[in-house]
Amino acid sequence: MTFILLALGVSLAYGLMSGHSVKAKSAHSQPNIPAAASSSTTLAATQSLFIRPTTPIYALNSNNVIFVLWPGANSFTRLVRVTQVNGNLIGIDFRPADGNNNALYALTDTGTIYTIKLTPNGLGNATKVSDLSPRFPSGIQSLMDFNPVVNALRLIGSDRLNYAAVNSNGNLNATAIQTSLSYDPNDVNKGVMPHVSAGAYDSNAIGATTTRFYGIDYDLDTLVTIQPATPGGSSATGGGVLQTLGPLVTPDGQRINIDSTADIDIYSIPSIPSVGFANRLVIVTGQKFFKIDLFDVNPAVPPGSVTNIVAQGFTLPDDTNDIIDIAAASISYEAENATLGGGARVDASFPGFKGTGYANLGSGFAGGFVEFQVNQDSSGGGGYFLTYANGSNVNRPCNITVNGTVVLSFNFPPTGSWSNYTTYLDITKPINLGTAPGFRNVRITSTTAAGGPNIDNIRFGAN
Ligand SMILES: [Ca+2]
Ligand SMILES: [Ca+2]
Repeated sequence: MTFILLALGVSLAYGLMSGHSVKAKSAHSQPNIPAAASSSTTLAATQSLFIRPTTPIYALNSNNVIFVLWPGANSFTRLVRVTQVNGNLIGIDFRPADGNNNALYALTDTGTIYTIKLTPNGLGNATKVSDLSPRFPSGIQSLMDFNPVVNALRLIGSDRLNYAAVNSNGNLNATAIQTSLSYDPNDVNKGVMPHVSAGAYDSNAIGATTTRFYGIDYDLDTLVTIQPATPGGSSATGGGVLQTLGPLVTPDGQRINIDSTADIDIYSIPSIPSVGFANRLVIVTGQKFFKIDLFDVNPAVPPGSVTNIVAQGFTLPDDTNDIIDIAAASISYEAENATLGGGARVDASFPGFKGTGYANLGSGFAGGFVEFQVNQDSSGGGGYFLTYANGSNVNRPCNITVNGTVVLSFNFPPTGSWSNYTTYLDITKPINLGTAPGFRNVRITSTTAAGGPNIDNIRFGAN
Protein backbone atom coordinates (compact mmCIF):
# COMPACT_ATOMS: atom_id res chain seq x y z
CA MET A 1 0.00 0.00 0.00
CA THR A 2 1.04 3.53 -0.63
CA PHE A 3 0.96 5.77 2.37
CA ILE A 4 1.22 9.29 1.06
CA LEU A 5 1.85 11.96 3.66
CA LEU A 6 2.68 14.75 1.28
CA ALA A 7 0.09 16.72 -0.59
CA LEU A 8 2.41 16.55 -3.58
CA GLY A 9 1.73 12.83 -3.89
CA VAL A 10 -2.01 13.36 -3.76
CA SER A 11 -1.70 16.13 -6.32
CA LEU A 12 0.19 13.85 -8.68
CA ALA A 13 -2.42 11.14 -8.44
CA TYR A 14 -5.25 13.57 -8.96
CA GLY A 15 -3.44 15.06 -11.89
CA LEU A 16 -3.16 11.66 -13.50
CA MET A 17 -6.77 10.93 -12.83
CA SER A 18 -7.95 14.27 -14.15
CA GLY A 19 -6.30 13.60 -17.49
CA HIS A 20 -8.43 11.06 -19.30
CA SER A 21 -5.82 10.13 -21.85
CA VAL A 22 -4.66 6.64 -22.75
CA LYS A 23 -1.31 7.53 -21.19
CA ALA A 24 -2.95 8.10 -17.83
CA LYS A 25 -4.76 4.83 -18.16
CA SER A 26 -1.63 2.87 -18.87
CA ALA A 27 0.16 4.48 -15.93
CA HIS A 28 -2.56 3.14 -13.64
CA SER A 29 -4.10 0.47 -15.78
CA GLN A 30 -6.10 -1.10 -12.99
CA PRO A 31 -8.03 1.91 -11.68
CA ASN A 32 -8.86 3.63 -14.93
CA ILE A 33 -10.19 0.88 -17.17
CA PRO A 34 -13.69 1.89 -18.25
CA ALA A 35 -16.32 -0.56 -17.11
CA ALA A 36 -17.68 -0.88 -20.63
CA ALA A 37 -14.38 -2.08 -22.03
CA SER A 38 -14.36 -5.26 -20.01
CA SER A 39 -18.03 -6.07 -20.47
CA SER A 40 -18.61 -5.39 -24.14
CA THR A 41 -16.19 -5.77 -27.02
CA THR A 42 -18.46 -3.75 -29.30
CA LEU A 43 -18.63 -0.80 -26.95
CA ALA A 44 -14.91 -0.97 -26.31
CA ALA A 45 -14.22 -0.85 -30.03
CA THR A 46 -16.51 2.07 -30.79
CA GLN A 47 -16.01 4.10 -27.63
CA SER A 48 -12.46 3.27 -26.69
CA LEU A 49 -11.69 6.75 -25.40
CA PHE A 50 -14.90 7.31 -23.51
CA ILE A 51 -14.68 6.68 -19.78
CA ARG A 52 -18.09 6.43 -18.20
CA PRO A 53 -18.83 8.10 -14.88
CA THR A 54 -18.09 5.90 -11.89
CA THR A 55 -20.65 7.84 -9.91
CA PRO A 56 -24.41 7.36 -10.41
CA ILE A 57 -26.32 9.96 -12.44
CA TYR A 58 -29.89 10.42 -11.19
CA ALA A 59 -32.61 11.80 -13.46
CA LEU A 60 -36.14 13.19 -13.26
CA ASN A 61 -38.92 13.08 -15.84
CA SER A 62 -42.03 15.23 -16.16
CA ASN A 63 -44.13 12.64 -14.34
CA ASN A 64 -42.26 12.84 -11.00
CA VAL A 65 -40.33 9.63 -11.72
CA ILE A 66 -36.70 9.32 -10.54
CA PHE A 67 -34.31 7.25 -12.67
CA VAL A 68 -30.64 6.41 -12.26
CA LEU A 69 -27.81 5.63 -14.64
CA TRP A 70 -25.68 3.25 -12.58
CA PRO A 71 -21.93 3.28 -13.23
CA GLY A 72 -21.19 1.19 -16.30
CA ALA A 73 -24.84 0.91 -17.33
CA ASN A 74 -26.06 1.68 -20.85
CA SER A 75 -29.47 3.03 -19.86
CA PHE A 76 -31.37 4.66 -17.04
CA THR A 77 -33.19 2.42 -14.56
CA ARG A 78 -36.53 3.52 -13.10
CA LEU A 79 -36.19 3.92 -9.32
CA VAL A 80 -39.43 5.34 -7.97
CA ARG A 81 -42.31 7.71 -8.68
CA VAL A 82 -42.48 10.46 -6.08
CA THR A 83 -46.07 10.80 -4.84
CA GLN A 84 -45.77 12.74 -1.58
CA VAL A 85 -45.34 16.17 -3.19
CA ASN A 86 -47.70 18.99 -4.05
CA GLY A 87 -47.29 19.59 -7.81
CA ASN A 88 -44.90 18.50 -10.54
CA LEU A 89 -41.21 18.22 -9.85
CA ILE A 90 -39.22 20.48 -12.19
CA GLY A 91 -35.68 20.15 -10.84
CA ILE A 92 -33.39 17.95 -8.74
CA ASP A 93 -29.89 18.28 -7.30
CA PHE A 94 -27.64 16.87 -4.61
CA ARG A 95 -26.56 19.31 -1.89
CA PRO A 96 -22.80 19.10 -1.28
CA ALA A 97 -23.20 20.19 2.36
CA ASP A 98 -25.18 17.00 3.07
CA GLY A 99 -21.94 15.00 2.90
CA ASN A 100 -23.72 11.95 1.50
CA ASN A 101 -25.96 10.82 -1.37
CA ASN A 102 -28.89 9.75 0.76
CA ALA A 103 -31.39 12.30 -0.61
CA LEU A 104 -32.02 14.63 -3.54
CA TYR A 105 -33.34 18.14 -3.22
CA ALA A 106 -36.27 18.73 -5.55
CA LEU A 107 -38.44 21.70 -6.54
CA THR A 108 -42.07 21.66 -7.65
CA ASP A 109 -43.83 23.98 -10.08
CA THR A 110 -45.92 25.08 -7.10
CA GLY A 111 -42.78 26.48 -5.47
CA THR A 112 -42.02 23.96 -2.73
CA ILE A 113 -38.58 22.51 -2.07
CA TYR A 114 -38.45 18.92 -0.80
CA THR A 115 -35.85 16.31 -0.05
CA ILE A 116 -36.47 12.94 -1.73
CA LYS A 117 -34.97 9.92 -0.02
CA LEU A 118 -32.87 7.62 -2.22
CA THR A 119 -31.71 4.96 0.20
CA PRO A 120 -33.63 1.65 0.20
CA ASN A 121 -35.27 2.38 3.54
CA GLY A 122 -37.87 4.98 2.57
CA LEU A 123 -37.02 5.26 -1.12
CA GLY A 124 -39.01 8.09 -2.71
CA ASN A 125 -40.23 9.58 0.57
CA ALA A 126 -40.54 13.36 0.36
CA THR A 127 -39.89 15.81 3.19
CA LYS A 128 -40.80 19.47 2.78
CA VAL A 129 -37.93 21.93 3.24
CA SER A 130 -39.41 25.33 2.39
CA ASP A 131 -41.72 27.33 0.11
CA LEU A 132 -40.33 29.81 -2.38
CA SER A 133 -41.89 33.23 -2.24
CA PRO A 134 -42.47 34.19 -4.95
CA ARG A 135 -42.81 30.83 -6.67
CA PHE A 136 -40.27 30.07 -9.42
CA PRO A 137 -42.47 30.13 -12.54
CA SER A 138 -40.22 28.81 -15.32
CA GLY A 139 -41.41 25.19 -15.45
CA ILE A 140 -39.38 22.30 -16.79
CA GLN A 141 -37.19 24.37 -19.12
CA SER A 142 -35.09 25.45 -16.18
CA LEU A 143 -32.11 24.53 -14.08
CA MET A 144 -31.64 23.97 -10.37
CA ASP A 145 -28.19 23.69 -8.85
CA PHE A 146 -26.54 24.14 -5.46
CA ASN A 147 -23.72 26.64 -5.15
CA PRO A 148 -21.24 24.68 -2.96
CA VAL A 149 -19.54 27.78 -1.53
CA VAL A 150 -22.59 29.62 -0.19
CA ASN A 151 -24.71 26.44 0.20
CA ALA A 152 -27.64 28.06 -1.62
CA LEU A 153 -29.79 27.08 -4.58
CA ARG A 154 -29.65 28.67 -8.05
CA LEU A 155 -32.75 28.54 -10.26
CA ILE A 156 -32.61 29.79 -13.85
CA GLY A 157 -35.31 29.51 -16.50
CA SER A 158 -34.96 29.48 -20.26
CA ASP A 159 -37.13 32.61 -20.06
CA ARG A 160 -34.00 34.29 -18.53
CA LEU A 161 -35.43 34.40 -14.98
CA ASN A 162 -32.69 34.14 -12.36
CA TYR A 163 -33.60 33.23 -8.76
CA ALA A 164 -31.63 32.26 -5.67
CA ALA A 165 -33.01 30.37 -2.67
CA VAL A 166 -30.76 31.17 0.28
CA ASN A 167 -30.51 30.38 3.98
CA SER A 168 -31.69 33.28 6.14
CA ASN A 169 -31.98 32.01 9.71
CA GLY A 170 -33.58 28.96 8.14
CA ASN A 171 -33.08 26.36 5.43
CA LEU A 172 -33.49 27.77 1.89
CA ASN A 173 -36.25 29.96 3.30
CA ALA A 174 -35.55 33.24 1.47
CA THR A 175 -36.07 33.78 -2.25
CA ALA A 176 -34.10 36.44 -4.11
CA ILE A 177 -35.00 37.51 -7.65
CA GLN A 178 -31.76 38.46 -9.34
CA THR A 179 -30.76 39.99 -12.67
CA SER A 180 -32.24 38.21 -15.69
CA LEU A 181 -29.75 36.59 -18.04
CA SER A 182 -28.21 38.47 -20.96
CA TYR A 183 -25.08 38.07 -23.05
CA ASP A 184 -22.04 40.22 -22.33
CA PRO A 185 -21.89 43.27 -24.65
CA ASN A 186 -18.57 41.95 -25.99
CA ASP A 187 -19.78 38.37 -26.48
CA VAL A 188 -20.15 36.77 -29.90
CA ASN A 189 -23.86 36.43 -29.07
CA LYS A 190 -24.37 39.97 -27.74
CA GLY A 191 -28.00 41.04 -28.07
CA VAL A 192 -29.20 37.46 -28.59
CA MET A 193 -31.96 36.26 -26.24
CA PRO A 194 -30.41 33.55 -24.01
CA HIS A 195 -32.15 30.17 -23.68
CA VAL A 196 -30.35 28.51 -20.79
CA SER A 197 -32.19 25.47 -19.41
CA ALA A 198 -29.14 23.59 -18.11
CA GLY A 199 -26.50 24.68 -15.65
CA ALA A 200 -24.31 23.68 -12.73
CA TYR A 201 -21.52 24.91 -10.46
CA ASP A 202 -18.08 23.31 -10.42
CA SER A 203 -15.93 22.50 -7.36
CA ASN A 204 -19.06 20.75 -6.21
CA ALA A 205 -17.93 19.53 -2.79
CA ILE A 206 -17.51 20.50 0.84
CA GLY A 207 -14.47 22.70 1.24
CA ALA A 208 -14.82 24.62 -2.03
CA THR A 209 -13.84 28.27 -1.61
CA THR A 210 -14.65 29.42 -5.15
CA THR A 211 -17.00 28.00 -7.77
CA ARG A 212 -17.73 28.64 -11.44
CA PHE A 213 -21.10 28.41 -13.15
CA TYR A 214 -21.46 26.63 -16.49
CA GLY A 215 -24.62 26.43 -18.58
CA ILE A 216 -25.92 25.37 -21.96
CA ASP A 217 -27.86 27.59 -24.35
CA TYR A 218 -30.14 25.03 -26.02
CA ASP A 219 -31.02 27.40 -28.87
CA LEU A 220 -27.39 28.04 -29.81
CA ASP A 221 -26.11 24.57 -28.72
CA THR A 222 -23.25 26.22 -26.86
CA LEU A 223 -21.48 25.98 -23.50
CA VAL A 224 -21.67 29.25 -21.59
CA THR A 225 -20.23 30.54 -18.32
CA ILE A 226 -20.57 33.50 -15.98
CA GLN A 227 -17.28 35.18 -15.11
CA PRO A 228 -16.36 36.07 -11.51
CA ALA A 229 -16.75 39.65 -10.36
CA THR A 230 -13.06 39.62 -9.46
CA PRO A 231 -10.46 37.31 -11.05
CA GLY A 232 -10.10 34.02 -9.23
CA GLY A 233 -13.41 34.41 -7.39
CA SER A 234 -16.75 32.71 -7.82
CA SER A 235 -19.01 33.31 -10.82
CA ALA A 236 -21.12 36.46 -10.37
CA THR A 237 -24.26 34.45 -11.08
CA GLY A 238 -26.64 36.98 -9.58
CA GLY A 239 -25.57 39.51 -12.23
CA GLY A 240 -26.70 37.17 -15.02
CA VAL A 241 -24.03 38.20 -17.57
CA LEU A 242 -23.37 35.23 -19.84
CA GLN A 243 -20.29 34.49 -21.89
CA THR A 244 -20.16 32.00 -24.75
CA LEU A 245 -17.29 29.51 -24.42
CA GLY A 246 -18.03 27.70 -27.67
CA PRO A 247 -20.17 25.28 -29.64
CA LEU A 248 -20.59 21.74 -28.31
CA VAL A 249 -19.12 19.17 -30.68
CA THR A 250 -18.44 15.43 -30.76
CA PRO A 251 -14.81 14.19 -30.91
CA ASP A 252 -15.07 14.06 -34.72
CA GLY A 253 -16.20 17.68 -34.86
CA GLN A 254 -19.96 17.26 -35.43
CA ARG A 255 -22.15 19.87 -33.79
CA ILE A 256 -24.29 18.53 -30.93
CA ASN A 257 -27.97 19.47 -30.97
CA ILE A 258 -29.28 20.30 -27.48
CA ASP A 259 -32.95 19.79 -26.52
CA SER A 260 -34.94 22.49 -24.73
CA THR A 261 -35.26 20.28 -21.63
CA ALA A 262 -31.64 19.09 -21.63
CA ASP A 263 -29.80 19.28 -18.35
CA ILE A 264 -26.28 19.11 -17.02
CA ASP A 265 -24.60 18.50 -13.71
CA ILE A 266 -21.02 18.54 -12.46
CA TYR A 267 -19.28 16.13 -10.10
CA SER A 268 -15.93 17.04 -8.59
CA ILE A 269 -12.91 15.20 -7.28
CA PRO A 270 -11.49 17.24 -4.40
CA SER A 271 -7.78 18.00 -4.46
CA ILE A 272 -5.32 20.28 -2.75
CA PRO A 273 -6.01 24.04 -2.94
CA SER A 274 -3.27 24.87 -5.43
CA VAL A 275 -4.65 22.30 -7.86
CA GLY A 276 -8.35 22.80 -7.16
CA PHE A 277 -10.91 20.24 -8.20
CA ALA A 278 -11.06 17.86 -11.13
CA ASN A 279 -14.52 18.57 -12.55
CA ARG A 280 -16.64 16.42 -14.86
CA LEU A 281 -19.68 17.88 -16.60
CA VAL A 282 -22.38 15.45 -17.73
CA ILE A 283 -25.20 16.19 -20.16
CA VAL A 284 -28.43 14.37 -20.94
CA THR A 285 -30.20 15.66 -24.03
CA GLY A 286 -32.87 13.53 -25.67
CA GLN A 287 -31.37 10.13 -26.26
CA LYS A 288 -27.77 11.23 -25.79
CA PHE A 289 -25.50 11.12 -22.77
CA PHE A 290 -22.31 13.20 -22.89
CA LYS A 291 -19.40 13.93 -20.58
CA ILE A 292 -16.92 16.80 -20.67
CA ASP A 293 -13.69 16.83 -18.67
CA LEU A 294 -13.58 20.48 -17.60
CA PHE A 295 -9.80 20.13 -17.25
CA ASP A 296 -9.83 20.55 -21.05
CA VAL A 297 -11.91 23.76 -20.99
CA ASN A 298 -10.37 27.16 -20.24
CA PRO A 299 -13.24 29.37 -19.05
CA ALA A 300 -11.07 32.37 -18.09
CA VAL A 301 -10.94 33.86 -21.57
CA PRO A 302 -12.03 37.33 -22.68
CA PRO A 303 -15.58 37.72 -24.06
CA GLY A 304 -15.65 37.13 -27.79
CA SER A 305 -13.12 34.29 -27.87
CA VAL A 306 -14.70 30.91 -28.51
CA THR A 307 -13.42 27.42 -29.12
CA ASN A 308 -15.07 24.09 -29.84
CA ILE A 309 -16.07 22.24 -26.65
CA VAL A 310 -15.63 18.51 -27.17
CA ALA A 311 -18.09 16.16 -25.45
CA GLN A 312 -17.84 12.39 -25.54
CA GLY A 313 -20.79 10.12 -25.04
CA PHE A 314 -23.16 7.46 -26.18
CA THR A 315 -26.74 6.97 -27.33
CA LEU A 316 -29.29 5.83 -24.77
CA PRO A 317 -32.05 3.36 -25.70
CA ASP A 318 -35.36 4.72 -27.03
CA ASP A 319 -37.04 4.56 -23.68
CA THR A 320 -35.23 7.49 -22.12
CA ASN A 321 -38.45 8.65 -20.57
CA ASP A 322 -38.43 12.39 -21.29
CA ILE A 323 -35.74 13.31 -18.78
CA ILE A 324 -35.93 16.96 -17.73
CA ASP A 325 -33.24 17.19 -15.07
CA ILE A 326 -30.24 15.25 -13.80
CA ALA A 327 -28.10 15.15 -10.64
CA ALA A 328 -24.68 13.52 -10.32
CA ALA A 329 -23.94 11.75 -7.04
CA SER A 330 -21.05 13.09 -4.99
CA ILE A 331 -17.92 11.00 -4.50
CA SER A 332 -17.32 12.50 -1.04
CA TYR A 333 -18.86 11.15 2.17
CA GLU A 334 -18.42 13.04 5.43
CA ALA A 335 -18.09 10.82 8.50
CA GLU A 336 -20.13 13.21 10.66
CA ASN A 337 -23.09 12.67 8.30
CA ALA A 338 -22.77 8.87 8.36
CA THR A 339 -24.07 6.28 10.84
CA LEU A 340 -21.99 5.82 14.00
CA GLY A 341 -22.06 3.03 16.58
CA GLY A 342 -20.11 0.91 19.06
CA GLY A 343 -19.29 3.96 21.17
CA ALA A 344 -18.23 6.22 18.28
CA ARG A 345 -19.58 9.78 18.28
CA VAL A 346 -19.65 12.92 16.16
CA ASP A 347 -17.09 15.42 17.35
CA ALA A 348 -15.69 18.78 16.22
CA SER A 349 -13.07 19.53 18.89
CA PHE A 350 -9.94 19.42 16.73
CA PRO A 351 -9.95 21.89 13.80
CA GLY A 352 -8.81 21.12 10.29
CA PHE A 353 -11.69 18.86 9.31
CA LYS A 354 -13.99 19.28 6.30
CA GLY A 355 -17.72 19.74 6.72
CA THR A 356 -19.07 20.09 10.24
CA GLY A 357 -16.91 17.60 12.11
CA TYR A 358 -15.63 14.04 12.16
CA ALA A 359 -16.36 10.60 13.58
CA ASN A 360 -14.47 9.97 16.83
CA LEU A 361 -14.19 6.16 16.99
CA GLY A 362 -13.15 6.34 20.63
CA SER A 363 -10.06 5.62 22.74
CA GLY A 364 -9.45 2.68 25.06
CA PHE A 365 -11.92 0.25 23.51
CA ALA A 366 -12.49 -1.69 20.29
CA GLY A 367 -15.63 -1.75 18.17
CA GLY A 368 -16.32 1.94 17.53
CA PHE A 369 -17.46 2.31 13.93
CA VAL A 370 -18.60 4.71 11.22
CA GLU A 371 -20.76 3.34 8.42
CA PHE A 372 -21.18 5.09 5.07
CA GLN A 373 -23.99 4.39 2.60
CA VAL A 374 -22.09 4.37 -0.67
CA ASN A 375 -23.54 4.19 -4.18
CA GLN A 376 -20.32 4.31 -6.20
CA ASP A 377 -18.59 1.82 -8.46
CA SER A 378 -15.00 1.11 -7.45
CA SER A 379 -14.14 -1.05 -10.46
CA GLY A 380 -13.05 1.83 -12.68
CA GLY A 381 -12.62 4.61 -10.21
CA GLY A 382 -9.03 4.58 -9.11
CA GLY A 383 -9.09 3.81 -5.43
CA TYR A 384 -10.17 5.76 -2.39
CA PHE A 385 -9.04 8.66 -0.24
CA LEU A 386 -9.46 8.40 3.53
CA THR A 387 -8.86 11.49 5.67
CA TYR A 388 -8.26 10.93 9.38
CA ALA A 389 -6.27 12.05 12.43
CA ASN A 390 -4.58 9.92 15.06
CA GLY A 391 -3.01 12.07 17.80
CA SER A 392 -1.94 9.12 19.92
CA ASN A 393 1.51 7.55 19.58
CA VAL A 394 0.35 4.07 18.54
CA ASN A 395 -1.40 2.60 15.53
CA ARG A 396 -5.18 2.39 15.78
CA PRO A 397 -6.03 -0.54 13.49
CA CYS A 398 -9.45 -0.91 11.87
CA ASN A 399 -11.25 -3.27 9.53
CA ILE A 400 -13.21 -2.06 6.55
CA THR A 401 -16.27 -4.08 5.65
CA VAL A 402 -18.65 -3.88 2.70
CA ASN A 403 -22.09 -5.18 3.65
CA GLY A 404 -20.49 -7.00 6.58
CA THR A 405 -17.62 -8.69 4.73
CA VAL A 406 -14.09 -7.60 5.61
CA VAL A 407 -12.36 -6.30 2.47
CA LEU A 408 -9.39 -4.42 3.93
CA SER A 409 -7.55 -3.71 7.17
CA PHE A 410 -5.66 -0.53 8.04
CA ASN A 411 -3.32 0.41 10.82
CA PHE A 412 -4.12 4.15 10.90
CA PRO A 413 -0.63 5.21 12.06
CA PRO A 414 -0.16 8.30 14.25
CA THR A 415 -0.42 11.66 12.44
CA GLY A 416 1.44 13.71 15.08
CA SER A 417 -1.59 15.47 16.53
CA TRP A 418 -5.36 15.21 16.61
CA SER A 419 -5.51 18.42 14.56
CA ASN A 420 -3.26 17.01 11.84
CA TYR A 421 -5.54 15.36 9.31
CA THR A 422 -3.85 13.10 6.79
CA THR A 423 -5.25 11.73 3.57
CA TYR A 424 -4.49 8.09 3.03
CA LEU A 425 -4.55 7.34 -0.67
CA ASP A 426 -4.46 3.93 -2.27
CA ILE A 427 -5.09 3.53 -5.96
CA THR A 428 -3.57 0.06 -6.17
CA LYS A 429 -5.85 -1.73 -3.71
CA PRO A 430 -9.26 -0.09 -3.98
CA ILE A 431 -11.96 -0.96 -1.53
CA ASN A 432 -13.86 -3.54 -3.55
CA LEU A 433 -17.42 -2.32 -3.51
CA GLY A 434 -18.58 -4.99 -5.94
CA THR A 435 -20.42 -4.25 -9.15
CA ALA A 436 -24.00 -4.59 -7.92
CA PRO A 437 -25.92 -1.33 -8.49
CA GLY A 438 -27.32 0.56 -5.53
CA PHE A 439 -26.24 1.47 -2.03
CA ARG A 440 -23.98 -0.69 0.11
CA ASN A 441 -22.70 -0.22 3.64
CA VAL A 442 -19.02 0.57 4.02
CA ARG A 443 -18.10 0.33 7.70
CA ILE A 444 -14.80 1.21 9.40
CA THR A 445 -14.45 -0.45 12.83
CA SER A 446 -11.62 -0.23 15.36
CA THR A 447 -10.25 -3.67 16.20
CA THR A 448 -8.00 -3.21 19.24
CA ALA A 449 -8.27 -1.81 22.76
CA ALA A 450 -6.20 1.18 21.60
CA GLY A 451 -9.37 2.47 19.98
CA GLY A 452 -9.81 4.13 16.59
CA PRO A 453 -8.84 7.30 14.73
CA ASN A 454 -10.92 10.40 14.12
CA ILE A 455 -12.28 9.93 10.61
CA ASP A 456 -13.10 13.10 8.66
CA ASN A 457 -14.35 11.72 5.36
CA ILE A 458 -13.91 9.13 2.64
CA ARG A 459 -13.86 9.75 -1.11
CA PHE A 460 -13.88 7.33 -3.97
CA GLY A 461 -11.82 7.95 -7.06
CA ALA A 462 -13.89 8.92 -10.04
CA ASN A 463 -13.72 9.22 -13.79
CA1 LIG B 1 -25.37 19.92 -8.93
CA1 LIG C 1 -15.92 15.80 8.01
